[in-house]
Amino acid sequence: MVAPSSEEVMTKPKGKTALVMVDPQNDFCPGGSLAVKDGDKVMSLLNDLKKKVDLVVATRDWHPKITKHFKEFGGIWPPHCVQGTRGAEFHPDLDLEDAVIFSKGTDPEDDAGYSGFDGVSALGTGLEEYLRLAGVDTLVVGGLATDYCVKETVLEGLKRGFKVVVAVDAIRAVDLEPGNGEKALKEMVEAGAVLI
Ligand code: VGL
Ligand code: ZN
Repeated sequence: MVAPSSEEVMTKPKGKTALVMVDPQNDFCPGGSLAVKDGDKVMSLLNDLKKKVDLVVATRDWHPKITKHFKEFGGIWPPHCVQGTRGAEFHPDLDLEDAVIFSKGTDPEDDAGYSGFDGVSALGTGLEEYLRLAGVDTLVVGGLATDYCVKETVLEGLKRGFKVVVAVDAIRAVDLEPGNGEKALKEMVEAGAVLI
């Protein structure tokens, strides 16, 4: 790699930092259909993190009623985060002010959409496109769940060249098998994520 010239170093604007709040939705919290233990506890931490970043995005799992993501139609999950239901709403403790929302998991034919980078805004903008246009180069990631959507969002962010910081206190795991959350965290670190 060629070293940047001093002029480039002096004038290159420093990238912005975005908080990515992954799927902080009712169905992933106690009482929800795919409840994550203490999932609701991440909300106040996410609210605090908002104050430390330049911009905020939230992703949401946003499934149709019939999708290959759900057990009944060939997937592994109970129905959750079905579009328009209370379970799909963001948790009431979450402060969504100024957050741009990206919806994912909307394709009935596809058991995908674990990564927030599959998310699309109401205007049809993809998450990466939005972040790039906003001049973001660093992501702070928190939310639910550590071993699925948080992990995929972190790995995908690193792959796409963002610096990625995981807010470890602001994530919780599904832990279908005990230890999955820890394993996921290790994978994220090995891929280059930084923990705070
Ligand atoms: C998620 C399982 C199924 C998540 C979404 O948001 O982590 N997990 N769908
Ligand atoms: Zn889902």
